[in-house]
Amino acid sequence: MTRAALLAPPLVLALAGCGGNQNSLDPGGHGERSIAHLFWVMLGVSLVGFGFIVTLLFLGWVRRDRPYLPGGRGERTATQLVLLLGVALPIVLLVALFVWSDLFVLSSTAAPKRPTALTVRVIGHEWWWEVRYRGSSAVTANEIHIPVRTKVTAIVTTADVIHSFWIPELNRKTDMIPGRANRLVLEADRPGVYRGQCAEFCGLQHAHMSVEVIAEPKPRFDAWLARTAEPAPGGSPVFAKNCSGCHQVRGTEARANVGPDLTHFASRRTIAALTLPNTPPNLRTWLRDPQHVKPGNRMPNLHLSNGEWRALERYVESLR
Ligand code: HEC
Ligand SMILES: [Cu+2]
Repeated sequence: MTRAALLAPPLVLALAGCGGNQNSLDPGGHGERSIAHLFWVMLGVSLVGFGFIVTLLFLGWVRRDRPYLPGGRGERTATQLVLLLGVALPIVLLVALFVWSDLFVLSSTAAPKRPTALTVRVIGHEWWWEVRYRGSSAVTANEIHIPVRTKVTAIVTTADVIHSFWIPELNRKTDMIPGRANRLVLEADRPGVYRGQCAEFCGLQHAHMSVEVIAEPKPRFDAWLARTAEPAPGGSPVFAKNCSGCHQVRGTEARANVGPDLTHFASRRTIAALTLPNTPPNLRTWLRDPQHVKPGNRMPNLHLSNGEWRALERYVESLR
């Protein structure tokens, strides 16, 4: 463990990723902690093995001028050494690591058998995430709110191609496969924002398919869920004409599911799966030219008039 500790700083830097806090070696919950623990033990054991083999090679080099004695005592010892360290020890070690990772680590990262207090469905789309809560009409996109220190079952699937759901500080990767529902547990020890990323190449904007898990104290989460379940106060004719073919605003005639549900868009933190922070100038940029911000994404440039854009900006910003 001490050698592993020496290696920790450069490794952490190398593995931390480049999209903010996505450090799988800085676990924020039980599942990821057991994965990180397994990683450090595997690294420690392989370092000891590696060090031992390098020492043997070095000794061989030091003694390179000794005459070779076929059939002598040295050869029998060497054979026994190879059988013990090259065959028996690896079998014992690999079986032990297999049992540990398969029986213990996998079960601590899987969704509990019994239903948890909260179940959230996450549906992958090219290139954003749809988020739904069981027993609530709340629908959102690209951010998953959960109560802190609570086991939440996440059921993940996809609306199109294969994606992979990965919140590095909370749990392992889970593939999102057409026609299948995979399950895992989401649990965060501390309130905070845990960034995640699609981990299976899924097309042009795969790199801009990010997601955030926002862990909050239970009362704040409950208030968020109740607010998000509410319909919008009203519709807008410009929106109905130009946007309702793809988006839903609950409580209005816009009911499509090609793009994210916008009922409470203005209270989200980001635009287009964490591509831009959600500010009025960024919203303006996004609406007027989504293909410039995120080339190839499924929202076209609609070429409306200035007056129509201004009406839409005002309307979308009112969707709190
Ligand atoms: C052809 C379908 C389509 C049409 C028409 C369309 N959108 Fe979109 N919209 C999308 C898709 C798909 C996304 C998700 C893009 C991404 O993140 O990859 C999106 C994203 C958005 C977002 C960001 C949502 C978020 O949570 O990140 C806003 C806001 C938005 N659209 C508003 C509008 C408005 C206003 C109109 C009408 C002028 C409109 N859209 C028309 C498909 C469409
Ligand atoms: Cu993806």
